[in-house]
Amino acid sequence: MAGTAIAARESDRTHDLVLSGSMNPYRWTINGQSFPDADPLEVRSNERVSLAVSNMSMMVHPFHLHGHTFAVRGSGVRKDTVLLRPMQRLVLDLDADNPGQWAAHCHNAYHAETGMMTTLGYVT
Ligand SMILES: [Cu+2]
Repeated sequence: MAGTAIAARESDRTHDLVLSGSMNPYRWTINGQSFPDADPLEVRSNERVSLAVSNMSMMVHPFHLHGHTFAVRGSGVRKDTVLLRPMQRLVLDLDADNPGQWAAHCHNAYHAETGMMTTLGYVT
């Protein structure tokens, strides 16, 4: 584990993400927004970024981030997808070391396609 663990470091920036949705209309959201009408999660190069993800729905969501790996706080496990059970909250720590505009979304295609997606967007 030690060789793959993310280095201990204080967060420069934390984004809170609330996963939610409704069945009627069938629509899934991050922070109340459905992609593509979603504000990017802004980061700057070389920041330590924390994503505090809360699943406020009664469905399981495999949260997936492109372009980076993250450590699940408390476990140190390095992943690019993590399962959030209903009402579960996890803090994901990552290093912003891959500039671009990266999708962050639920890996259930029928959730992502109906809105549960946003962008991790580097700003200068
Ligand atoms: Cu989902």
